[in-house]
Amino acid sequence: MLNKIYIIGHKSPDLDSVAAAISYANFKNRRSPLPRDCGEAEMQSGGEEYLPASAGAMNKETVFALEKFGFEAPEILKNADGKKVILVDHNEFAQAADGVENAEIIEVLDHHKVDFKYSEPIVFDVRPWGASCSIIAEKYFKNNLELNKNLAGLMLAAILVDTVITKSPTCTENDKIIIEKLAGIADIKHWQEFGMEIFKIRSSASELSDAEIIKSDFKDFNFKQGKFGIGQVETVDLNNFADRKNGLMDELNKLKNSENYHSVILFITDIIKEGSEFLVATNDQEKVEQALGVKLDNNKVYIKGVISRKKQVAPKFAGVFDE
Ligand SMILES: [Mn+2]
Repeated sequence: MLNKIYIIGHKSPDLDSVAAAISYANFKNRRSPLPRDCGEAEMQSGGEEYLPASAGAMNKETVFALEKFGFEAPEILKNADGKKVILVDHNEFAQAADGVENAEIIEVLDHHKVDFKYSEPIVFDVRPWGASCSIIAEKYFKNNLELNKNLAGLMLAAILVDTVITKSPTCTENDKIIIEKLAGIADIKHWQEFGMEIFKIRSSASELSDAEIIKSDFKDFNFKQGKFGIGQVETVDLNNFADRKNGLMDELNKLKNSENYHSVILFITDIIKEGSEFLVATNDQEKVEQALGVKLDNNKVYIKGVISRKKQVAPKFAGVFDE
């Protein structure tokens, strides 16, 4: 009997969490071959089969990248209850698939702040790098495991999104080296242009509803003073969103009230200008202004130089609301 182990990213899956599940499952299966590739003894003792999974539907650039590089969308695991899982690209239960409290967690591989508690010692690999796929790529290189062109392309796409084509303050020297290496293997010479191509798909919001825009890259944070939801959307031109802000504000308020959030924030990042427009639905405007360090004008404000939720936005809110 094969032991099924699901490798799964966070809710509202982004490209990095999906590509990490696929590439890490490939890595783990090749590092610990299935029993059919082994001798009699292993046959009887069973073996592990690592399966990529996702905690929700794919977003647009994920669909694009999977298609471009010839991968199927991973199975959506609606409930992790009773399953063996490896968490990739997240470690906070607030962001994990439903039922994770009752899952057997085998391992965590991530690049976000640590908010994790578990009753067993497990492999826990969290590095302050720009993407989960960078950590996984490094494992391939270190183990001299061959990476094929398509998997390298998929991982490259994920790293380019997570690091905003290396512009994000979360992007490290390691990520830059890995981007160059993966681009070489994937035979994508102009990776900056490839990155822009993905961001154009990611930010082509015209056919999405306001709720879909907010939820396309959205994370919950359980702070001491309440539940926060922070969504991010990138664009190559903020003007694309000019006539949608009122609709988005209404939707943020609706979401805040219906799901009992303290605050729901959407920030629209202009990756060319390298700044973000914040739209805020909150029970405490004054404290949000304190967190952001600026005054809101009609629940909105543009902040130059802020493009990373992980490094620049979530910590500001945690500093005020998780006290
Ligand atoms: Mn990531």
